Parts: sequence; C-alpha cells; structure tokens
Amino acid sequence: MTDTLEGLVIARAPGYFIVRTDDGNIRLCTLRGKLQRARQQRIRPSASPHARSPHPSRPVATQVLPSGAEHSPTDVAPVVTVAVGDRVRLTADGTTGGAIEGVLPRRTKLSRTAAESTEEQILLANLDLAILVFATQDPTPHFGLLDRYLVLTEEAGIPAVICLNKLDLGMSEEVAEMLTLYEQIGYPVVRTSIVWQLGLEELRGLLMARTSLLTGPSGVGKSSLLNVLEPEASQRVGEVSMATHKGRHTTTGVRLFPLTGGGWLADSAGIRELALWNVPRAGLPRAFPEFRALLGACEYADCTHTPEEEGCVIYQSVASGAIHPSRYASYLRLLSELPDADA
Ligand SMILES: Nc1nc2c(ncn2[C@@H]2O[C@H](COP(=O)(O)OP(=O)(O)OP(=O)(O)O)[C@@H](O)[C@H]2O)c(=O)[nH]1
Ligand SMILES: [Mg+2]
Ligand SMILES: [Zn+2]
Repeated sequence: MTDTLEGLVIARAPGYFIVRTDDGNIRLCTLRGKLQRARQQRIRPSASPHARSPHPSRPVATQVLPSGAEHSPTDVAPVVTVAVGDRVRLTADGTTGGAIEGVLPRRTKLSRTAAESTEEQILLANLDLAILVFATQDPTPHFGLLDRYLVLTEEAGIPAVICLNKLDLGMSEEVAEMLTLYEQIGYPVVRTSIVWQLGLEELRGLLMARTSLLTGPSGVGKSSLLNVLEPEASQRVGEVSMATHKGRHTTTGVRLFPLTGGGWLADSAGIRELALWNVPRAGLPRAFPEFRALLGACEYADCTHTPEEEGCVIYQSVASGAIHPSRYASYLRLLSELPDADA
C-alpha cells in the first residue's frame, strides 16, 4: 500500500507543484501520468478562437478527475488542470516528493485567458476574497484594468475589495473621485500606506480565516503588503525554495502563504493584461452592479446597450450622469472583445 495524502497546492515551479500536505510537510510533486495527458491535451494550441474548451460553461466540480483504475482506456481524458489553491490527493514519494493523483472539487476559481492563447489560466482556486491592489500613483491607477478584474470576480462569484496603496504619495482629484464612484457602486475600498502604516489593521481583519488573493499591476505594493501583514512570509518563501533546491526565483505566478491568525494569503506577479475568461456576452451587463436595476427596462429585450441601440435606458443613464462614462466605456470595450453568442 502506498501512502495517500491530501494537501494544498501553494505554488508552482517549472515542472512541479509545491504542495503543503496536511501533515505539515512541503512536498515537490509531479502529476500522475493520467493528469499529465489531460494537461497536454489542454495545452495543444487550438485553431479556432472560439474553441476555448469543449465545455466552456461546465460546472467546476465536474472537471475533477477521480483517481483509480475505474476509467477504461477509451474514456475521453477529462479537462483537468491543477492550480495553486487546489486541494489535491497525492501519493508520497520518499520524504519530500509526491505524485498528484487527483484534484478535489473546487469551491471557486478566478481565471483569465492566458496570454497569446485561448486557454484558461486559473489565477487561484478556492479563493474567498480578491484584493485588487492599485497605487495612488507610481504607477497611476488604470481603471479599465480594475473594471476587468471586477467583471471577472463578479462572474466568478468572488467578493472583491479594492485596495488603494501608497496613500503617502498623495492622490489626484481624479483618483479620489473614482474611488468614491466605486464605493457608491458598492465595492469596499481600503486605503493603505506602508510608509504611514495606514489601513493595515483593516486589511488584516478582512483576511482572517479566508483564502485571499493580492492581485493588480506590477509595482503597486502587493508583496510589500504581504510582508507587513505576515512578516514571517518571507521566511516561508525560503521554505519553498529549499523544497525546489533552486532558490527563490524559481516559483512563478501565484504563491500562497499561511497566515498566523488563520487563513491563507496569495501574492501574485503583477498583471499587465487581463483577458476575460468564460464571460458570456449576455451576462456582461449584470457584471456591472450599477446597471442591474435598469436591466429589462430598455425598449428591446435583446438590447446590447451600445450607443446605437434605440430606447436604451443604460445609455440614457450615461447621458444623464447616473452611470459614469468611464464604467460605460469599460462595458463597451469588454463587450467588443466577447464573441457573438453562437448558441
Ligand atoms: N511610498 C510608498 N511606496 C510603497 C508602498 N508600498 C510599496 N511601496 C514601494 O513600491 C515598490 C513596489 O512594491 P512591491 O511590493 O514590489 O510591488 P508589487 O505589487 O509586489 O510588484 P510586482 O511583484 O512587480 O507585481 C517598492 O519599491 C515598495 O517599497 C507605500 O505604501 N508607499
Ligand atoms: Mg510582488
Ligand atoms: Zn439597453
């Protein structure tokens, strides 16, 4: 009998998944052959831009691959990816290695379309809260990118908090106005400064007993926030590096850190582009909370709310000032990126 364990994928390194097993050990894991094949099928480039996945709207839980020999060789390999944040079943290999046999059902996942492909890239699985970090300046906030994040989190059913960092650098009137706008729409905004030690307790309170993700553009202070919120985190980076034997720069993308007060916090590399994943065109208006009360009131039931539409209450609300032009511009931009409904 081999030793079967369960654990949490806390990071990835080239060719490996770093898993913290429930016995408290860090293991460097590969994928069992069956999962490997499923993955290779998935990363094969597709010819059609619409062929993102054979079942684009399939519920997450059904993508889980059961381990064991109950599948015949003629079975179609299920679409499975292993992501940071996944709970996995694995067999131990010596004291520090392992092979991932299967993925346990996911509660949630935050995905985007991977750069230069049409494949799904899961930023983090099983997250409870997305912390969208921007800076007052250096770099100046890009609200179009924020709107993309908000659409993705709305679609994924994941609560989002906007964290505006570097308050010590001062804030332009425009940025202050936009923050008020997002608060009016209903998104919590936490104002932080590491230099001033501002807003950190508020942030800490949000993280308790949850799995949260710090994400946003490069240079806004995500890693700095992680380091002040959880000073031991950098030591734990060392722990992961020891497991990979390759030093601290080998892990890529998202990394999960345990919080002393309970819960997990993920830091991620800065994101420049965020292409929507699996957002249905017809569902896009609902991803803008300030549109919701107006939906159904347009003259035509299939109104796409573009300026060309006749009798569109969304467009009229932009003209009257009830909907902010910047949010409407984001809606139009995202709509233009989504393929037409083709059944
Ligand atoms: N003035 C000021 N600088 C800050 C603050 N927080 C972070 N910084 C600085 O901003 C720079 C970038 O911080 P990082 O924490 O590396 O940013 P990041 O978001 O992790 O960036 P990537 O890892 O590239 O995505 C560093 O020089 C930090 O010292 C802050 O509150 N105020
Ligand atoms: Mg960083
Ligand atoms: Zn309309």
